[in-house]
Amino acid sequence: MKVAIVSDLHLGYERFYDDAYKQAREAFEAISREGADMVIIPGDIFDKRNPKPDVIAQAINLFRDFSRKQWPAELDKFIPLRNGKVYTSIPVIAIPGTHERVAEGKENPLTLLGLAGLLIDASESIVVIRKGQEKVAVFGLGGLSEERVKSELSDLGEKPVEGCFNIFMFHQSIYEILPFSDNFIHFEELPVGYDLYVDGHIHNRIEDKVHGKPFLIPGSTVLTQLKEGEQEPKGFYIFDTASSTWEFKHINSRPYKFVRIQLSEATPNDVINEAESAIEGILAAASEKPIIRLSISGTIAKGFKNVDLPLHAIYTKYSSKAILDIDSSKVTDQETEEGIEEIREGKLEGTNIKELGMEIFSSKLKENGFRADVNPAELFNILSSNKKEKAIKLVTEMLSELGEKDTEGKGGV
Ligand SMILES: [Mn+2]
Repeated sequence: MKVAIVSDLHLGYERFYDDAYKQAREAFEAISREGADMVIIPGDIFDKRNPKPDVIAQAINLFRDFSRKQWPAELDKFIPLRNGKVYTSIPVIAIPGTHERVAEGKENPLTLLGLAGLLIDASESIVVIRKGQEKVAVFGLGGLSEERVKSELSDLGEKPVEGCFNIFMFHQSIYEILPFSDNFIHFEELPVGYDLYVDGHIHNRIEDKVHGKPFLIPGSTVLTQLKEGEQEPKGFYIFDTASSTWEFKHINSRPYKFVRIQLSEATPNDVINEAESAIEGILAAASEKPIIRLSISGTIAKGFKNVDLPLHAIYTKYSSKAILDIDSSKVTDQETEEGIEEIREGKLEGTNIKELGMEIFSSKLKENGFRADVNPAELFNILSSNKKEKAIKLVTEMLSELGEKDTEGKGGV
């Protein structure tokens, strides 16, 4: 069977609201043209768990057209592992992503589309689709907090279905792709026995292998994060289960360019020139109004501060020709740098920070009536040094000394 894989439509995403709908529609029309037998959507159809009626209307318009189409394949069997229910036999299968996640037992917007019979909500269920003698089984795991993935999978006890091409569909971070947290599931921890692994959540396209089988992330159909890796055109996969081969199909998506500008002792004029030449170059090649992100870093000339960068003038000049996003947070100016350096060296209005600390420390000791047989300056030095054992020994001694005083005061109880 030809399985279309499209993800992260983010309908209702405010920044690129029209693009989200338009590009989702492009994808759906292209999927129909490609003659797909079935469609799977691994999460984030909606950008928010509580979309406005206008956004729900967009989704209904998209999926109603899809649901009335004559599909070559249809539902054969629905196996809920929790409380899943099915209200249609059309082979359009989705799970909620992290953006649609709601408290357990509550309805999310994706569930609504399932209840309306516009798609099959495959959350914690196995959906078997049949076309003639061919069968494809899709297990769906709705997006959930990363630390719960492993226990949820072992609770559900999902298994591939015999005699089917088995797809494992989920919506999570993967440690090998985003190595930021030990909570993220590793490739090797995903259940074995599936013929294809499909993930949503990550907005750029990724192709890898899990247990020797293909692992695909189609990425989002609309730009959201403005990361450098999102410059490729958006699209969806058509996966052929007979040959286990796939193709990525582009959709007409708004062009996006990420440009790094490195400054060195630049004046505000230099910044304008650099930015404008980068923008003009992109505009010359763009067929429609592009999204351009300028990531500016480096240093600006003495006498100017970061706030003097003429960003507003650049935004205004190109407002009708491009959607600009200028990040100048990595630009440093000499004055600010010198300020930070002074603090580092401990020069604060002529006072050395260490001395200042020592003064506060000594006066607090005096205030609290500390009379141990040790010089406050020596104590401060030991406590702020790396001599851990010496510090522990000293503090223990002093505490016992204080304890004795305390006991005396309370009458020896
Ligand atoms: Mn997403």
